[in-house]
Amino acid sequence: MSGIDFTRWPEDAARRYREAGCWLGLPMTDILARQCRDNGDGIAIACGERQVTYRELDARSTRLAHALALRGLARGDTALVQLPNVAEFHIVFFALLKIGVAPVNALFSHQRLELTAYARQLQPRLVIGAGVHPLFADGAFAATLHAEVPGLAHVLVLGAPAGATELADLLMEEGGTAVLAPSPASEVAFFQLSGGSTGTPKLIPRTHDDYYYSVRRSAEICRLDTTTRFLCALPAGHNFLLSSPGALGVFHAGGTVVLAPSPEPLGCFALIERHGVTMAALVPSAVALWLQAAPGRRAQLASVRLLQVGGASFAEALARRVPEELGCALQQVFGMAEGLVNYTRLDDPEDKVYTTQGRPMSPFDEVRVVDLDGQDVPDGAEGLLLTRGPYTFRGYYRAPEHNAQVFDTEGYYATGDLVRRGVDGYLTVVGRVKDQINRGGEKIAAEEVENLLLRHPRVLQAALVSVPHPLLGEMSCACIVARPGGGTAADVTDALRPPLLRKYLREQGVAEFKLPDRFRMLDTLPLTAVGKTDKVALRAVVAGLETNQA
Ligand code: J2J
Repeated sequence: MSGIDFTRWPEDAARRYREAGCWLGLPMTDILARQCRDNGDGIAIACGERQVTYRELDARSTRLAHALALRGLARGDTALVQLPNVAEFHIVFFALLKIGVAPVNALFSHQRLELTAYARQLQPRLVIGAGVHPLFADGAFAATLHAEVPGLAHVLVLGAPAGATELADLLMEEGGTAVLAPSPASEVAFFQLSGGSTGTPKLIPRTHDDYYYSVRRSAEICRLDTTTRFLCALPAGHNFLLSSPGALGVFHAGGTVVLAPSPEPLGCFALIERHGVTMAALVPSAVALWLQAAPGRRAQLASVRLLQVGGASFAEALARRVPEELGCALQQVFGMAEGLVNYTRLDDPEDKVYTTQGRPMSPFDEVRVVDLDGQDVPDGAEGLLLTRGPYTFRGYYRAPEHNAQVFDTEGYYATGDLVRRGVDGYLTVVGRVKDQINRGGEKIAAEEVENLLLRHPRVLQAALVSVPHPLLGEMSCACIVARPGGGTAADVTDALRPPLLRKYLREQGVAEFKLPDRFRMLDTLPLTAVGKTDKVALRAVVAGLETNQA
């Protein structure tokens, strides 16, 4: 057994998923083993000037797996990984799977606070970072991690500074002979990151069985094959880019993943032209930038057949422009790292593709749309989205209290999304009830930022809310009530100037995308009947202030 504890599916559900062929009892390393056998010379990854064949991806991940096994890493261990969009991301991912070490892939934008929070929860034996990230540019952060995580045995850095262990050296190491064994398919393969709505970021255990199913089903729906050339221009570890169908879907089908450092259009267009990219996955804000950049550059995009858009609400007006202005079909994807993924299908009528976020990928996905009392609402009416199914998790890692809040007794997970479901089962996302800001697809848990602001000596109360943004969809606004005393009112205001607050938050080590875009000083925060901050009212107050300013 892997030894990583997680909430399992009830036995009857597990049996059903096995009997239906959703869960194959195979580890995800099977993806690579099959390609290696059938398609060894196929290009798995294009990364800058490098091309990695399936055989090389397999060989390199095996070599690294051996090197790690030699250093004592073993099944049941966990790892914290933070790499940019480079081939090593996928090499490391498979290497860890091959020895049953379950990684969490932090976003490259994450900083000290996020990585430390993940490390505290996971207690990893291994940390892998990149020297191009400020946290791993010297040994200071690694030293603090060692202090936080007593069992941390190895920190490996790609492009290591002097004194640190170079990941590339282990990738070259020859001579491992041990038999490699992934964790059993029904056990935790790795952890996904939750977008979060609470003070501490949560981890989502994903098993081989459940994740491999979501990958196969996604690849089928998106009709991937060996001719697929997929542009990965969002963080490679994000659920969308890993599994919907993402890189794993592409590997499963024997196609090529073309890695891009960011969705910035000109760089992406050049990669598309150079590699004959057939498919890309973007968040809506990136599509807007592509639409702006496309006039006069359409020829560069000629090979693209499908653009997937997901992660945040995609305005219908923008969606309608995609085929005409980018010259490819559109697929809307509404997914979550916790599980459930919805797709519009490639043969859906146009209106459905423009106006809905698709329907669940699996016939075994169970979806309920309910009112605040938990009663099912009729089709077409707005309600809270609950779901359970063969690839939707049953509990955050070591978070029993939070789990008690978001799962009902039947194992349905409350997604926090507000949707409408049509008679045909297609979902339209209309809002959310979770306390989260979706900043162009990047999720910010309001409570996490509020807690940081509350540590500031001059802050009495803090609340983070969303405000509309023309490109990002939403941006964040921190509403602050100052702590009186300690100087004149002018002193207090001076200490709480936005640049100073941002500097303060940066010093706390939080990711840049979580820094509030706006700050508003208020005398009081509106409260609900039970005395909590009334965010609906607060959003209205902030919107009023925005309008007054405009
Ligand atoms: C509106 N809101 C959306 C959409 C996600 C595929 C695609 C996206 C994600 C993802 C993913 C949305 N329209 N099309 O994991 O596999 C919001 C919802 C949802 C939350 C999940 C995948 N697509 N959202 O975005 O875990 O609020 O996953 O609950 O990052 O993003 O965020 P995340």
